[in-house]
Parts: sequence; C-alpha cells; structure tokens
Amino acid sequence: AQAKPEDQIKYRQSAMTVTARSVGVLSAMAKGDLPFNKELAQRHASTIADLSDLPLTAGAYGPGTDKGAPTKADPKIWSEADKFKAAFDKFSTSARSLPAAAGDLNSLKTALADLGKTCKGCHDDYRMK
Ligand code: ASC
Repeated sequence: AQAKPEDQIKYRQSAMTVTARSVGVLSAMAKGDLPFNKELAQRHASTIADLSDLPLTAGAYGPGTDKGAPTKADPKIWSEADKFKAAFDKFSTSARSLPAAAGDLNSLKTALADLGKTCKGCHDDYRMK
C-alpha cells in the first residue's frame, strides 16, 4: 500500500535532509574544515548511498504529492517523469559509488565533486525556488 501523500512528501524531504547532513560532513572533510576520518567518512558515504534511491523506489512522488504539504517539487517531475527518473538515477548511481571512494581523501574529493553535480542536476530542473 502507498503511504498517504503528505507522508510521502515528508519521507522524501526527510531522506534529503539526512542526505544533506552527511554530504555536509564529507564536504567539510574535503575542504579541510574537518579532519579526514576514514571510518566517519565511510559511515556517512554509506548513509548517502543507502538513502539515495529510496525516494524513487519506496514511492515518494506518487499521485497527490505535487501539492498539499509544503513542497518545492516542480510540476515537471510528473510532466516529464522519465527525465526526472533519469536525473535521479544519476544521483543514485553516483551515491552508490561513494562508499568505495570514501576510504581515501583524494578519491573522496573526486567522488564528492561528481555527486555534487548530480544533486545540482536534479535541483536546477526539479526543485522550485
Ligand atoms: C549539498 C546540498 C545540496 C548539494 C548541492 C551540490 O550539501 O544540500 O543540494 O550539496 O549543493 O551542488
């Protein structure tokens, strides 16, 4: 059974909130604002990877989730659903490559830069201001 629309919205926003915190920790390490710590980096990388495809696969953009609760979701998510899914898949593919890269600061930096592009790729087109 599908969750209620407002719960789907909460779910996808929660996943992105948790993801953003973990991206923030890894970014701080990449910038040198936080000392690189392999275990912590891998833990946050795994969190990002694990959460990355849930909004798509667990049902979080279903009917009625384009309005109601506060959402910045752009109507194009539904009008060009295949393109949205492709952009989301790029993010998830990049996210799932993070854990293997997070054990080394240089490979983490590269992987994180790639991930950032896929975040932005979706947000530019599918998140309203
Ligand atoms: C973050 C965050 C995003 C991305 C994006 C990368 O930490 O919340 O949406 O990184 O800014 O381009």
